[in-house]
Amino acid sequence: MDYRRFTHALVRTPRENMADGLTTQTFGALDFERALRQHEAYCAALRACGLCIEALPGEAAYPDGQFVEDTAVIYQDAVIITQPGAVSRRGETAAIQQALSHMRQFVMSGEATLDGGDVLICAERVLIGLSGRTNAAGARFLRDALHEMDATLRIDFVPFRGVLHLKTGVTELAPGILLKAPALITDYAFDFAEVITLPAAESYAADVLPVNGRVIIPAGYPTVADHAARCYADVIALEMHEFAKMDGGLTCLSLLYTP
Ligand code: CIR
Repeated sequence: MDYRRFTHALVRTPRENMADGLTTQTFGALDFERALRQHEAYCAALRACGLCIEALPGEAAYPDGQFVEDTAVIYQDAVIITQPGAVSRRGETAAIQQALSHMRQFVMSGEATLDGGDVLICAERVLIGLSGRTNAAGARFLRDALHEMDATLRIDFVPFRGVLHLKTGVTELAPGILLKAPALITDYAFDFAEVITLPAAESYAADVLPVNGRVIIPAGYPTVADHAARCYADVIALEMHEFAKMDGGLTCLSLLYTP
């Protein structure tokens, strides 16, 4: 199974109170109408990549709910339902668990916490970031679930700081090529891949979304656009400003799967 090929994407429409979500940014007031348009463009880009979109409605109780990536990790035909690190986000998982009930499920509980944004599935291994949101028990739960599916899978834990989630700071542009933001601080070597460290001004664009032979990148980051064009004939650039105001990147807004 190709780890970057999918038929479906699960997304969640933002709610009017999206600005009440968690954020560390101070980019100014959120423009909700613009956020909705950016979300629609995101869904259109996923459709252009051949994906069928399943859009769940947002819930007012969960202003971060559109960042569905944090609520689950999908691997082959299974889904690990997480326990998000932020208490305010815990209830987001119920609707996701229901929407993915056709898949084999592992459900995290107890002391374990993990945000899907801390999980980077690469061609060669899986990295689980240990962050303010993902603790060691959460990482172990995910590792054990993945090993139940594939005992040979290499899984490394990556303690880091400087960015919210591991994928805020590093993603895999193409097999064996990582884009890394200079703000990501870790002792982990990433020596299994070519690492492209971005200029600080392009840190936000370290979070890119390759899918079905194309790549989606945030618009306005020339270095990332150049690297993407080197790897892909088809590059889709999207305006992401309103989500960036809430610490959200491209990968956060969808869960990709094949039912
Ligand atoms: C949060 O702080 O949880 C949300 N405002 C942003 C989550 C972004 N998710 C991600 O990077 N995977």
